[in-house]
Amino acid sequence: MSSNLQDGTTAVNIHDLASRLIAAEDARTDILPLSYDVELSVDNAYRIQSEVLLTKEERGEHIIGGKLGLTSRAKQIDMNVDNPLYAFVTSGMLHDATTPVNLSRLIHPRVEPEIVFVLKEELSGPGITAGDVLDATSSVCAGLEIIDSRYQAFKFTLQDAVADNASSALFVLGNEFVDPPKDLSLLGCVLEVNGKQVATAAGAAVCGDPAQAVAWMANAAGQRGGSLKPGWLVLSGGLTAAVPLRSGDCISADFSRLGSVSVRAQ
Ligand code: OOG
Ligand code: MG
Repeated sequence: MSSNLQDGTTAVNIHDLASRLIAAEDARTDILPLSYDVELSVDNAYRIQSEVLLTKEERGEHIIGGKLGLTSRAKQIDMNVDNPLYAFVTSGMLHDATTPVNLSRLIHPRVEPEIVFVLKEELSGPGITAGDVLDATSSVCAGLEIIDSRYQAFKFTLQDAVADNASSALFVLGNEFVDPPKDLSLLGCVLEVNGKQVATAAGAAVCGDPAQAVAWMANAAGQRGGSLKPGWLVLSGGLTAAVPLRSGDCISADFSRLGSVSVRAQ
C-alpha cells in the first residue's frame, strides 16, 4: 500500500517512511530521525507505526498487546519529549527471560522496568478511567522492556518515536502474576545492573498511577478506532530512565508485590 498524505508543506509517503524504519531494524543500523527531512503530524506518525506493524504481521508475527511510552517524568526528561505515546507489542518481541539476549540482533539496546497489565476484557475509549482498567485486568506482573530506537543516539521527536513503534524491540516478564492491587501507585521498584542499584521508583512515577497510563492508551487509541483487547499485555511505561544493555550484563528489577525479573545479554 502506498499513500501520500499532505502534512504541513510536505507530501508524506507513509509506506516509504515505514520502509526506512523496517530496513534499519533489519540491517541493525541506526538512521536519522524521519523529522530530519519530513514534517510529520502525530496522526501521520501513527499511520507509519501501523504500516510498520503490518509488515511485522505479514512476516508472521501477531499483536499481543500494547505499550505506553514516555509516561514517567524520568523518561520524558531523559528523552527530551514531554508527551506520552502508545505503540503495540508483537509475538516476536516477547523474550524468554532465561535466554540471554543476543546483542547482534539489536542496534543499541537499553532496558527499563515496567509494570505490565494482563487484560481479561476489552478497553475501548473514550471515557476509560483507571478504575475501568483495574476492573478489566486479570493480573499484573513485573516486566523489563528492551528498547532499541532505530534512530541515531536515541534522538527523536514525539512523532519520530511514534512512527518507530516507541523504540520497541523485546521484553521479558517476571513469573509472578498477581491480582491487581487497588493502588499501584505505591508499588516500589529497584533497578540493578550487575548487582548494583542504579535507580528506584514507585508506580506513581507513571502518570501518577500505571492504571491511569493504560486508561490514557485506551482513550487515545480509541480516537483512532483502536482498542485494547482481552488477553493482551499492556506495558505501562518505563518507571525510570532506561539503562544500556551491554555484553555480559545482568539487569534486574525488584518490585514490591510483583517479585523480580532479570535479563541477561551475551
Ligand atoms: C521511547 C520509548 C519509551 C517507555 O517505556 O517510556 C518507552 C524511548 O525511550 O526510546 O518504551
Ligand atoms: Mg517502555
